Amino acid sequence: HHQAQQSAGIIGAPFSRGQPRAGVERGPDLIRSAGLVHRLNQQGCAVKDYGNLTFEEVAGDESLGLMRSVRAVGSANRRLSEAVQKVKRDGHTSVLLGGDHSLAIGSIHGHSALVGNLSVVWVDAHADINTPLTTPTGNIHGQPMSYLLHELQSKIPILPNFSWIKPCVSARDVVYIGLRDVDPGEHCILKLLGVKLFCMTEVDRLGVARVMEETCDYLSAKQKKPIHLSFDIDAIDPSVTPATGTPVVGGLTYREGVYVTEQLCQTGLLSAVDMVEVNPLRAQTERDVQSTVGTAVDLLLGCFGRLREGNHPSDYSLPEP
Ligand code: Z70
Ligand code: MN
Ligand code: MN
Ligand code: MN
Repeated sequence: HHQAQQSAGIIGAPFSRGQPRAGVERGPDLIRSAGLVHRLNQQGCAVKDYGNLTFEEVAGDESLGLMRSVRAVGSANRRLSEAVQKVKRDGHTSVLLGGDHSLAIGSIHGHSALVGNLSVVWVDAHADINTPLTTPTGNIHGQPMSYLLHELQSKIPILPNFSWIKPCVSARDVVYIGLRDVDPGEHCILKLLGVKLFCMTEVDRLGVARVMEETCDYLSAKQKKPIHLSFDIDAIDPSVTPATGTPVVGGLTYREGVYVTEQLCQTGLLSAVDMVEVNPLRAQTERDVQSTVGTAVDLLLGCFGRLREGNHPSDYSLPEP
């Protein structure tokens, strides 16, 4: 059951224009400061840190109806897609540190551009599958899946700086885990497309072990595609990860979250990971920030082979007296 060590290629994307709350752009540096690279190295995982992307100001980025910062989101994600393609070309498992969840557009697009068809495991309180016409808020972090799914292309209007985005994921290759705040338009889309999902009701009914067994069975039933894990920290209960833009009560426990990452790692198919929506400015106390960031790090360590039973290098030799 031991998984061959994969190397991690880390991309920071200090970007917040997919939603209105300042602070989420601090996510990448905060997660690094918590010792991510060192702890990955400690568990035998090679790391290349590609640093933070920089995003130029986009002039004349007026709202389009409800939709805000459309051009900025489009151009930031184009950059990110290129960066993820480079990381995959270099042979690493891609790790995107967000930033808000609109970044999944570029992350998944770039991943798919290099590896072809992939599976997406979307762990989130929210479905993030609104179209520009169903969005109740105009926030693009509530919409990334709609731009990526083949099945929704006829529902997506033309948007400035979005024309480079080619839909690259099929609805049958997506599994949601942790949903508990889904808009009516999103619920209609999920049912129409028959998307596989384990909302919190299913987690309660089945327990996380069966949820992950069914997730992995579902994704490996046809052919074993590379897996893209898009992890919104708000999937975890806000008692553990309060430093996020839109906390929703009744989330995954720390242990359920870590179990999800352990099981996905064990498939040997995990090829890219997003860790998004950590926002220190939404926390009440420094302890809240540390709990949120520490959980984000532990989830990432789980993605790269950390086991709670313990680990040791394959060449470990017991000292003789
Ligand atoms: C809502 C929307 C969302 C995160 C909020 C909320 C989406 N469905 N995602 N916080 N991380 O605006 O579309
Ligand atoms: Mn969310
Ligand atoms: Mn999200
Ligand atoms: Mn014990």
